[in-house]
This record gives sequence, structure tokens and C-alpha cells, in this order.
Amino acid sequence: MDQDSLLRLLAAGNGGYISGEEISRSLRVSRTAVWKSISDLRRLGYEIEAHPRLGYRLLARPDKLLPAEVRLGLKTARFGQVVHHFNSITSTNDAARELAERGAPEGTLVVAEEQKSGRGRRGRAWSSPPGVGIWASLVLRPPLLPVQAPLLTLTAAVAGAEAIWSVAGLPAGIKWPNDLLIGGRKVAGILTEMRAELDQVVYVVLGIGINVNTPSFPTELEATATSLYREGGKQVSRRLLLQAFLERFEFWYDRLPQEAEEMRSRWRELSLTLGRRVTVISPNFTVSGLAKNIDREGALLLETENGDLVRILSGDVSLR
Ligand code: BT5
Repeated sequence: MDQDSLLRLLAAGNGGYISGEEISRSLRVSRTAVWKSISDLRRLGYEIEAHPRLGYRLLARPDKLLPAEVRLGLKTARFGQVVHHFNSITSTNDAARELAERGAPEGTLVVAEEQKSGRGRRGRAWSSPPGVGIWASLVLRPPLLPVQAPLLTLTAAVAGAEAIWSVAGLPAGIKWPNDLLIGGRKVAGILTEMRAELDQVVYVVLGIGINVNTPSFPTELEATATSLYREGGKQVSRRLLLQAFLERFEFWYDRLPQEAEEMRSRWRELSLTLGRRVTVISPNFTVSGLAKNIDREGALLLETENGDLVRILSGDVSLR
């Protein structure tokens, strides 16, 4: 029986009872099947009261990003409609890559309560403690050339910033290419990995980590990292935030590549990098200059002291 529909019915009851008969009638299943699905939900952590005469009542939902929770009320066509949930995993990007290799459809989401070896770029570690963040990866099969793939990082950054503004009401800005900052500290990071042929992207795994209700950070991150809870002083629903991210991301993604200019202008509005003097450090070079713009493919255009325009594809930006 369809667990999503059962949960929708129970949640629509708003804490009131709904009879077993009514459930079995609306979902066209037997009372026994209803009882079995209720037991399954309870095993997942849903608190459901069963009253012999009045029926069932949903008392509490687990604070986990379970598939049914992510899908409940999610307004997307594809992103997050298939969800693989883990209590603990090495990295959601690794799991999503395996799923992508096995042909998982676009929009397949891997989400974990905790990552044991969450990754940043170039093998750096991403701190992903249990229950307080969004650690999630999406399988994408974009109609893009490999050189256009950086646009996906920009698109996800726009979606992440928009989701934070709308759900937490906090002013998140984008530091090129993959950071979201609030008050100068990093609240989220994006990791885009791809498999491509010379002229075609086969798939992309787009991972995002958002510090949502993180109360405190390990000492080495204390000065540079923050969470929505630390900034706003209140707990934020990971479910609503993840849903908003998926909805905004799908919205912008579906406009690529033809309407990428709309996304880029939204990116510029949310950017903390443009118009600033910055230093970009990459394994092969360090360059300083004025951040002028991003180009069609998402590269950063820097104007150096002697007036040259340098095009930068990747690196770490420090805002001065
Ligand atoms: C990133 O790399 O910012 C990409 C982060 C992507 C994380 C997601 S979670 C789901 C998916 N699965 C994964 O395994 N990864 C993705 P980068 O720009 O290289 O930044 C990494 C640096 O950020 C580290 O070297 C630390 O300095 C800092 N950092 C680590 N954990 C952090 C955290 N939770 N919050 C803020 N900063 C952090």
C-alpha cells in the first residue's frame, strides 16, 4: 500500500482522528493492510495513536528526512520524487554516483542524517554531524556540454540561497563558486561531480551540505562556519528547507541552458563576490583582482591590477 497517501491522510487530520474505515475506503485497501502500514510508519518513528472506536491519530512525526517526509507536500516533478535515505553513510555523493551508474533517473535524491566522510572539493572534509544538517545529493542528467557543467553549481547556489531566505528568513549570499555565507561565515557548500564524454555530460552528482540546526562547530571551523540556528536563534525545519531547495533548483534547472541568463542575473543579485577585490587560490596559480562578472559558462572574470581580464574556472576565493 502507498505509504505516502496514508501519511497524507493522517497529516491532513491535523491531530484529529481518522477512522480505519475511512482510510481503507479512500485508499481502496483492506483494514488489515491499513493496520500493517500503520505499524510500518510506527517502526520508522511516527507516533500514531490507535483508538478502538475513533480510529487513528498522528501525534508526532520523526525529525528525519525520510522519503515520505521529503515527498509530503513537495511541489516538484522530478527532484526528490525518488529518495534514498540513510541514517549514516560515508558520503551521499558516493551513494548517488553508484545509483547514477546503475541508471537512476534524474532527480533521484540521496539524503543522510549523518556522513562519516563527507567531502568538500579536492578531498577536503565536510563536517556532517547527525540530525542537524541537510546532507544531500541529486542525480542529474543535464542537457549540457561538459564545459557548461559549472552552471549547475551556480544554479544550486541560487536555489540554496533562495530556500534559506524563504524558509529561515536569513540573508544568505553566494561566494563564487560554491559557498553560501551569512554574515561572512559559511552556512552551506556545494560539491558538483560529473561523468562526461568529450562532448556530452553522462551524469552529474550535485551534493549540497547546509548547516541547519548545528549548535556548535569543531574548533577548526568555529571562526568560519555558521548555521541557520546560530544566525536566527531558532530551529529551522530541515524538511521544509530541503523541499524549498528542491523546488527552486528544479525551477532554475529546467531553464538551462536556453534561459541560463535569467539564472545568472539572479545569481548576480545574490552574489557576495562581484564588485569586490578578491584573491583566488587554486592548485596551479594565485591571482588577485576585481571580480567583474561571471560569463556564460559560469567562470569568474577578474580584472587584475594591470587591467587584464582573467577567466577563472575554479579555485578558492578570499574576499578582502
Ligand atoms: C564544499 O567544499 O563546500 C562542498 C561541501 C559539500 C558537502 C555536501 S554534503 C552532501 C554531499 N556529500 C558529500 O560528501 N559532500 C556533499 P569546499 O569549498 O572545498 O569547502 C570545504 C571546506 O569547508 C573545508 O576544508 C572546511 O574548511 C570547511 N567546512 C567543512 N565542513 C564545514 C561545515 N559543515 N560548515 C562550514 N564549513 C565547513
